[in-house]
Amino acid sequence: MYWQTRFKQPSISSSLLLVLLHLAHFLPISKATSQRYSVRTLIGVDPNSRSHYEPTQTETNFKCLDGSGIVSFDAVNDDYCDCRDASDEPGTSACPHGRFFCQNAGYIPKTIPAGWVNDGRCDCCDGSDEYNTTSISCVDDCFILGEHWRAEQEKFKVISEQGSAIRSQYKQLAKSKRENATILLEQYKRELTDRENAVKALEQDLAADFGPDSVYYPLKGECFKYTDREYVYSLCPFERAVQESQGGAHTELGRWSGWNGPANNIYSSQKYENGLQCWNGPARSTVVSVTCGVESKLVSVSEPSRCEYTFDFITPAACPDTDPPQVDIEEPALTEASSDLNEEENASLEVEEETTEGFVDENLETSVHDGNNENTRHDEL
Ligand code: MAN
Repeated sequence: MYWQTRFKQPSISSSLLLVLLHLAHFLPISKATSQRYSVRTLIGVDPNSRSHYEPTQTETNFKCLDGSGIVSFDAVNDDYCDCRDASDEPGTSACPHGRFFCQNAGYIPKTIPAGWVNDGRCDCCDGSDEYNTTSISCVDDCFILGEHWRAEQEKFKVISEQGSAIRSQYKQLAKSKRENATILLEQYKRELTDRENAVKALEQDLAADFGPDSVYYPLKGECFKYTDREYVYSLCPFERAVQESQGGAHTELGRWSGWNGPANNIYSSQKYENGLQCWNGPARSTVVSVTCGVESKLVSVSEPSRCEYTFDFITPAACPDTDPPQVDIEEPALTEASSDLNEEENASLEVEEETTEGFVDENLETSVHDGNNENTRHDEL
């Protein structure tokens, strides 16, 4: 076998036997088959694998732990590498990949590369790796190291207990923080959606045609009612026209589709289309005639042809524009004397801005005006 020839090392010197005898007192032998075998075979063996290294009445050969071969127990730790996994030489450096187990009684056991065994350096705190070195004498300082280690462990235990108690508090805090975060997240998401919708609505408003000087814009968000013998009609300018029966049935008479007056008076009429499909007929639609009045009011409703409705709506927005044309005048440069006054003006402007914001918000809501009743209601359609 190649690893036998390749890793053949000089045989163990006679002083090894003396060391082995010395080791014997802390490596108890379970079977009385051969003390010489047991002591030597157990050098460098991890206690968890110990049973594999003890000859019994029925088993007098050592089986390589990887199953790569079977050798006599004499061949274990004989400084000659027989097993591919180096398991026959845990206590010598005969195999290049062997591992040596340091007992390190009083401290922490460890394994070191078997190549470090008897190399003249103390690698195990109990000195067991240098059992056959004459050039160096290793001091067993495992107990001192262990003392230090145990003291550290003790300190860590105290810290650990205190820390664990605080950790429990962290856990509780984390739980309630997560709950709060979840609630806030949901709330912010809702607010974000509301804001996004508001942004869209405002963008649409600013891009919409509300007539000259946007004079019809104040009507957006308002609804005007007219009641006849059978129905209550509603006109929500720039949104929809609706018919409600006395029994509460709600029929859509069209959605805002645009201004449709003649070319020379386009803002005199509005069109609402694609309302509820008429039975055996077209989708309901409404034309709103818009004329000048001192108030905004739905004054009459008719259905000249089935499912085609005509609303008469009066509003000051349709009255002639008598304002003098607005001219942008450049502001004069401020003198020091006028700057105090300017601060006051700014202050009053801020107040106005707040009021305007209030107006915009209100304007997003829908107000209802009853054409047959002078009272104005604010409710949802
Ligand atoms: C409902 C109302 C009427 C309409 C008929 C058409 O009764 O909407 O205005 O004329 O349906 O079937």
